[in-house]
Amino acid sequence: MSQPEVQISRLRQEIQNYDYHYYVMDEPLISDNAYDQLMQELIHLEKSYPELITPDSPTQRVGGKPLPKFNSIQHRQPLLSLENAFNESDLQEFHRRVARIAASADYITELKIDGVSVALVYENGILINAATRGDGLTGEDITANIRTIKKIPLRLRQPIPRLEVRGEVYMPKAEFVRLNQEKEEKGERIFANPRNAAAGSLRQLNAAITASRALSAFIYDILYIEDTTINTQQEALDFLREQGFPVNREARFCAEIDEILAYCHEYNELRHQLPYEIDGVVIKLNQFADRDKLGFTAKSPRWAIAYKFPAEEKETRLLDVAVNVGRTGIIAPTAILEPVSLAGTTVSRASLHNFDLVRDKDIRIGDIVLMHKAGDIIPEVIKSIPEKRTGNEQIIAPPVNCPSCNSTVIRPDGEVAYRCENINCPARLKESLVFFASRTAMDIDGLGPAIIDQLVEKGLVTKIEDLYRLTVEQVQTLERSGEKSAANLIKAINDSKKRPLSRLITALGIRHVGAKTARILTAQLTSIEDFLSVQEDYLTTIPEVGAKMAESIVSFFAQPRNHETIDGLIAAGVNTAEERTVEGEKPLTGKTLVLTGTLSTLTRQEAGEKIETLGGKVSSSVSKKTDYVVVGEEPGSKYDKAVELGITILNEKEFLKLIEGDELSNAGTGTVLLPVDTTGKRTVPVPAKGEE
Ligand code: 0OX
Repeated sequence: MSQPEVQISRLRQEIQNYDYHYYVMDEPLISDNAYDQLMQELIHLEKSYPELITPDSPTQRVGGKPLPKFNSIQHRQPLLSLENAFNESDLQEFHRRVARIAASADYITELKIDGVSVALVYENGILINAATRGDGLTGEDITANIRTIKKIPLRLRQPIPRLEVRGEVYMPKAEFVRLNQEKEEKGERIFANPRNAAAGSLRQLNAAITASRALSAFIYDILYIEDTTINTQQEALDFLREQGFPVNREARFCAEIDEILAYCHEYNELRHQLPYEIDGVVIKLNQFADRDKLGFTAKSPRWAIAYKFPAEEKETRLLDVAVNVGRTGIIAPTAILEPVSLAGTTVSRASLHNFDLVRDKDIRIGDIVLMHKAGDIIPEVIKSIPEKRTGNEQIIAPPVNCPSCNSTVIRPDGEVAYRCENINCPARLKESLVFFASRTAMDIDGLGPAIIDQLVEKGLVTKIEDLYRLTVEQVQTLERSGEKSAANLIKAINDSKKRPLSRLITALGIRHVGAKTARILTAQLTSIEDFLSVQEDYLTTIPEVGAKMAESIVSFFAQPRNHETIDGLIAAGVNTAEERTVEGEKPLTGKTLVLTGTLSTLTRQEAGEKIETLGGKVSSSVSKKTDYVVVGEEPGSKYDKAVELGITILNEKEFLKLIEGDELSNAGTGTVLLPVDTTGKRTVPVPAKGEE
């Protein structure tokens, strides 16, 4: 193999190993930053040697061109469906049937993930095909979409000649909430539940859309394997995990029917605490030899059954509908309900999302409505119950005027939302201020909705920048605000002036720009002036910034009203520049370090984070460009390579001195070869005063 081939192959192996520990074992070995750097290194190398790109490379997760349509794929093995059980007696009955035939009626119980069933095919350890279940015999080819799911390995840990597996692709509850929030902000139709959201995200002809949704997966079945004997479901799950598949950790061995019933009860309670939605439990006979004896009915195996949790739906009365104006002007109806206990909490409000939905569901004030929780989290009105009407119910119509500022409400083409377009609307201002002061944004302690309401209503704040002109005397005039609390609030507002630029960018509430994106942006655009002049072309060169985000940023900074806000904030003394790392200011700026072996006082992750905090970069491989190789217990071949290339080698003690800010010349007894700087002199980095 050529040098780049070796380097690329090593990097891929290393990334694959980190992925395995992160996604399968739930034990990250390195920091996100260190991982990103490895990925960037690989992307960079593959750019220089495109002929070396292979489909199993971790860089190849975002597909190419959108497809014209999905092809069908015939499954080699049919993907069976499950018979359902709805109560204990159905389960008892299932067990009796099994026990009559099986030699050992013991089971594996698994959570029934509420997602989309898929089949994956690997050849020589490489993912070659992925299909939806379809009708069980033929599905749709969704290979490009499946490749974007980071939890699904593109390459197995062993080059198994042929392996076909089955699993469930799902959308985590949190992602479902995020996605629907995003859709609502854009005035788009929302998904009814995480399963629909997962299905909708998988069935995208443009895999880039799938990639933008954080889908996940659990694999639970081997459909086909060559030359490997697997005798039980337990062995199958262990084997799948060893090969790098995400396998759910809640599966349990149950030898008795009582244990099965207990498992079902337990997870019916626990399900609200899981980060993904489940709709029941799958009970599977453990021994494959016994499965063969039981066989199948026309559609489903006789050796497995799905216990479906009772639906969590409750009736209550719709007392009123509040009409809320959001930060972006969207006017949304909220149901005010007679409190009802549902899926673990008491529910008294629920978003009705938009007025089309209210009309389509014929929901009226005073109605008895059926409630559930979408994605197990979001309280939602399923339907009204017209049979229970008294005749006094009131039809809910979309507002013609904004309930806050009275300006005419518009409904943009293609949107389901009604909007108030008045940027000075007090309701919009209040929401913007709440967001501006929130913890992830400017983090102004004590500035919550109650105070903001009063500030806006009294006319003390008419635009965001007014916050910084408030006085203690003014705040003191507010209800429940004494001299001390007023002084504290003014201090908190003043303190917020010093926040880093990334927080200010978050606080401005630019569409598609959350806290993480703001940090990515301010690593490149280090002053507000940079933002005011930035072009879309430049923004899209930043990893993680897509076309939509770029457009939204440029359009935000093009609006005169936003210029006024920024000018006002600058005039008030709010920090508008990211602290720049001056070259050489931090002790490890510009330095590349490689870690090998085990350190006794720090994990790899901690060591990596320290290096990055001090401005350095962690690399996975030793080259002439490496400045230091840090050697722990039982170092690998990186140590030999460092010696061969004459790179500075640090033992743990020396490394600690370096990161703790002592000069290396005071380091311990190990041999220290000093790195050569550009002038040819051997030097050591001297930490700046006051640095960590
Ligand atoms: C799930 C799930 C679905 C394989 C043998 C019969 C049905 N939704 O989580 N299906 C199966 O098993 C298949 N197991 C599961 N855990």
